[in-house]
Amino acid sequence: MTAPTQAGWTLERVADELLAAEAERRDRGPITDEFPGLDLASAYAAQDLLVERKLATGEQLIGAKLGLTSEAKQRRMGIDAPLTAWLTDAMPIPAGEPALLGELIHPRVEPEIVFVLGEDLAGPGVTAERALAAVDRVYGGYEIIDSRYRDFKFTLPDVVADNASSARFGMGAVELRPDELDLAAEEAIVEVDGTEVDRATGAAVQGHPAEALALAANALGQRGRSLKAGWVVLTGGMTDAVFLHPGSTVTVRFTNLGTVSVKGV
Ligand code: 0L1
Ligand code: MG
Repeated sequence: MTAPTQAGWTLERVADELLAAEAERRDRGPITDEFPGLDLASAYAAQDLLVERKLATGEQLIGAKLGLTSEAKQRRMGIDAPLTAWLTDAMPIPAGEPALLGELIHPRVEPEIVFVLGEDLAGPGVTAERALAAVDRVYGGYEIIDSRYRDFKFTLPDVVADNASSARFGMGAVELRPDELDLAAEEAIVEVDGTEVDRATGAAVQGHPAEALALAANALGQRGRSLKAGWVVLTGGMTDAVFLHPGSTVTVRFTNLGTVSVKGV
């Protein structure tokens, strides 16, 4: 167990407070306002605890995600470092199914290039080339992020502890091998109710989504963790995220990876 820290804060309490906010669909202020001792290393330990608690309720670990990999996202958040987090089987939305807004706080949608791994990938020392060789299939997808912090206002340790705002994600029906497309040039056009609101290419994700995958493998390797064959990896939002309002549909049109849509109901 983690030793008690500032004003009764422990890493267990950080995980429990964020899980309660998620379960009760309520936002809260940044934990670092109350617990300035929450640094990046302890935030990742809290993130691991939070996910262990989800797994203890029967959820399965199915992959990992990167967050804040694009300049657009980093600029909006005022944070200049990417981060990693975990995906569980409670998060995927099957194709054509809506997002149930009653289960979420203030969801936002962002386009993602999604990998499914054919082999384990363990850092350190993973290059983008090695990372891409471990990818079995590529999909166009979206992520619904839903920070447990009010107005998406947080520091890097806050958002790391919050499993990088993870909530839901979806993948399109088109699947390609990584050598069947140019991932840096692959474009995603984001529409809300048929009107384009943003667009970006895969180059927005750390220069190339494979660089993001290598970054994840190396960052997890530093923490003694690795990516597993069969896992899904969300490589990071290509554009900034747009709010998903009741009755509204967000559609992402990829150049080669098809079209994915999600409606908020
Ligand atoms: O997937 C993401 O880029 C989310 C990272 C966390 C920051 C946010 O909530 O926008
Ligand atoms: Mg994302």
